[in-house]
Amino acid sequence: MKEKILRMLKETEGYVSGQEICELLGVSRTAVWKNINQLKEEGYEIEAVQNRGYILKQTADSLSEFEIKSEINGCEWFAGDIYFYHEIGSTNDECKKLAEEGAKHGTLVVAEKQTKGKGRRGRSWESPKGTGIWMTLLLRPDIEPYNSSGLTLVTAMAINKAVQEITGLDAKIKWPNDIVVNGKKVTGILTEMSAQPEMINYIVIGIGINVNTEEFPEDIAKTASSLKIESGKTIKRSSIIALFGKYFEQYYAKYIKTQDMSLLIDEYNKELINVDRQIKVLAKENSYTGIAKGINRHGELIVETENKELKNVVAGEVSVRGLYGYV
Ligand code: BT5
Repeated sequence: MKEKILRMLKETEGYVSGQEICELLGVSRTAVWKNINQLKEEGYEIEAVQNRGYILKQTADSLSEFEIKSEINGCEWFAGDIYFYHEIGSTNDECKKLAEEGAKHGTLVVAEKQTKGKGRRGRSWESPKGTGIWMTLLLRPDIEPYNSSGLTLVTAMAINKAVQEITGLDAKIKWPNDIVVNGKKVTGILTEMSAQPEMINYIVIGIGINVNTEEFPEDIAKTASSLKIESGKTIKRSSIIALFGKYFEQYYAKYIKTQDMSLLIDEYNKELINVDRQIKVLAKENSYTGIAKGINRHGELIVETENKELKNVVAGEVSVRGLYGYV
């Protein structure tokens, strides 16, 4: 009921009378009053004026299962189940555990703080309390395991679009797993899979978005930023999660149709910061520089080397000259 009352308050510009809430939800005045008080305790500033009703003054950037649910609109399966934690080691690890126990496609694990946030290849991810989105989405796609690598790219597209729309910032995708704003990393994605040779058991997509972070530890201060630092505004995390979910479902449906990026390639390349820029590919044996041309339908980055040879980069590190201040 709390969720429904919150939704009514959010959707109404002026006051909502207690009577209206009672009638619509079929509950007593006392029940409404109790729920309003609970909302206030969670940080929502709700004003009650005699003979007029209730008004939501300011929506707090509080995260909870029901705050996320109250923002989600028009999603079919995204966040069908939400597991919310105030503190956890890593949402990816927790999501894998839930997947092993049978959690369903679309399950979302969200934490206010991670104590062992993970990046790729054993690196760590700074996940301080209350300022970012640290979440993992569970997928059970019925596709061949080797066709799954593009899902990281699909995720980047959905985050990029949600961030652009909500903040107005010129966010861009850095292949394969970063979102950057003004040359700094605001998001990282970590995809992990459990599969058999012919079949995917599950995929977890971990997403870290620096939303209202105001400062970073010294070692990443030059390369990392947040949506608040770049836009000057406090951004509501639940809105980003909800809009991400909406776009993710749309892009995911297109991806699953062809099991590759065919239907998304043009839009992806428009949002890719690497295009026509000099990049360095840090491969295991040898590193080389070249000009990035965009992705192919498998999600590989096409790179034109100095002797005009075209190479498809599958995985590995790619740094863009000038970005993050290195190469
Ligand atoms: C990534 O790795 O960018 C993937 C990050 C995924 C984090 C999410 S949060 C929810 C879920 N649960 C997890 O445990 N993880 C996922 P990579 O490309 O390897 O980048 C890691 C590097 O980025 C680090 O070595 C730092 O240099 C830098 N870094 C660490 N924390 C950062 C932050 N909050 N913002 C920007 N850069 C950061």
